[in-house]
Amino acid sequence: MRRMKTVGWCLALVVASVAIATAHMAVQKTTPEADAVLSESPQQIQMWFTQSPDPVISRLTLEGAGGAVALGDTEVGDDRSLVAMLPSKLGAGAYTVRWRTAGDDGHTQRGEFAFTVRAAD
Ligand SMILES: [Cu+2]
Repeated sequence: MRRMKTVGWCLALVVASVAIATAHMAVQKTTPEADAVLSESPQQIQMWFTQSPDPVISRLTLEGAGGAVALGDTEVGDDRSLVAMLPSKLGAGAYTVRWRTAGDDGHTQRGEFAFTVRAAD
């Protein structure tokens, strides 16, 4: 119950005060970059955060036009990153990475970003 309440408060704070700086964990960068158009399949998906991701709750998933795409296990790097290998090459098309993690304050955060693999010339 206590955890539920804390998460609720966290969400309320984010919604109510976007302009107020918090100690909330944030995404620093990703590879592929958000909205990137790639000429070939990436070998892995990696995201860097402003705090160390909690390995228990952190998860990266990938979706393409045909549905979920297999990804290796989500690993936590020592550089505050999450990384998941792509076991096979992605075909041309649009993909969405969905992520879930938590930082120092333990509050679960989720988001997504997209990238495109261009058809070979
Ligand atoms: Cu928080």
